[in-house]
Amino acid sequence: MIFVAPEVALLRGFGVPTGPLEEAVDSISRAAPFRQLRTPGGRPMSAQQTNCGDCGWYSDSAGYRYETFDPLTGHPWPPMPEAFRHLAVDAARRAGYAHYDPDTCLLNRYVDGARMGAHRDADERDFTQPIVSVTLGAAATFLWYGEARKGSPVRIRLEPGDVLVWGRSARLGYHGVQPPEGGTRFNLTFRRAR
Ligand SMILES: O=C(O)CCC(=O)C(=O)O
Ligand SMILES: [Mn+2]
Repeated sequence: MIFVAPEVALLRGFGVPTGPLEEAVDSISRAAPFRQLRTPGGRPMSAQQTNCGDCGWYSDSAGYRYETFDPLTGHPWPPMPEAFRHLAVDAARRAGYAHYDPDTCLLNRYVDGARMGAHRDADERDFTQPIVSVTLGAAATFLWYGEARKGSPVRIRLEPGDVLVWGRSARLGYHGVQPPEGGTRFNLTFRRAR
């Protein structure tokens, strides 16, 4: 494990082999399809998203929030696969968080130049627990800005199976990601939301 910025841990290859994780993404997206959400201002996001766990991150004209039921299907989000939970809890432990208990995993799918601009994950009730972020599929460059959205970010090239963990003083840090380097990239973002 190395720290790429204060309280931002990179665990290279921690999710390898990625096959079982990718199969789980497939099965989640059959029950809760990837879809393009809109920002509260009405702009479509470039990544496609779905969720698993007790609640799921959602956005539309009503704002950013967590939903217990998938608004697209009316059903609860698919349960978090044991392999997901295990990976996230293990990665957090390695990074110094002994009691991580994520209740949701946001799945992002990036195709055709999709990216995510600088933002911070701030829709959760509990900022004492870290974010665990896993790359699957194609590689991409992750951008860590830290406390402010401006300036030149730390650039981290993430390959499939790489895991980032950020928390404590970095929990509300600004970050973004560039488009995948050819092909489709998936990202799993684990959080304690409620
Ligand atoms: O895809 C990534 O690496 C980042 C995703 C992210 O920051 C988010 O979903 O909030
Ligand atoms: Mn984020």
